[in-house]
Amino acid sequence: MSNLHLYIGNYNYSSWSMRPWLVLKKAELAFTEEVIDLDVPGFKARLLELSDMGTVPVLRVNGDMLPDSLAISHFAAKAVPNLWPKDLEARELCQEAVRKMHEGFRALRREAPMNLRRRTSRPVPRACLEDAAEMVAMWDDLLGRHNGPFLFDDWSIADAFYTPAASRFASYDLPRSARSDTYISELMSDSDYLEWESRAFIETHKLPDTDNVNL
Ligand SMILES: N[C@@H](CCC(=O)N[C@@H](CS)C(=O)NCC(=O)O)C(=O)O
Repeated sequence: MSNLHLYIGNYNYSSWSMRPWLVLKKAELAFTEEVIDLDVPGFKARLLELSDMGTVPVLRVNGDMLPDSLAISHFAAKAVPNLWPKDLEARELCQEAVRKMHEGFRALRREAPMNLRRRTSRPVPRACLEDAAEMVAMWDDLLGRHNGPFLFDDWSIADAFYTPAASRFASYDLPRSARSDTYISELMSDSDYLEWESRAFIETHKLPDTDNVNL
């Protein structure tokens, strides 16, 4: 049994950290965790001590460091294969949806940064709305092909990757279809998500640039 220790950023802000944290929870792999405050003096040097990527999340597996949310998710799925759909075609679609989140939707990520404590209706730039619309169309398509409540029926790594995005729809009041709204509610009422969110609500470290973008 591997000894697993997950280094993460702040609960309120670190979307990349939330993803593998949810995956490890759903995999029921025991792990300890350690928060590294983002954007404080010396934080980058601390991250570079952990891995050459200089980012969180990083999973320490026994003595080895494994950076990157997707790499950590693949690691978990090696131990617990049903984190991906069983059906081959569904698995490929699921991995493509995960890849899209890992590499794309950049305007949404930039203009509507994850901030679980935040609720605002301030207007967001058009590129951000276009990303949101593309995400909703993808969710609607996948939810329409399956029986829900998750993108591929049972919970999968894709749902971990889209949970931080779901929180952005709630934080920034982004437009969505009724079907996607139900999906967002499902992700945001998940017990593991709620455990993470409860820590965000009591966390004292604040990033004013993310908190104070207008109202
Ligand atoms: N591709 C990486 C991205 C990780 C990432 O950008 N993490 C942010 C925190 S949410 C970070 O460490 N930012 C610090 C920095 O870039 O200096 C992954 O999937 O893990």
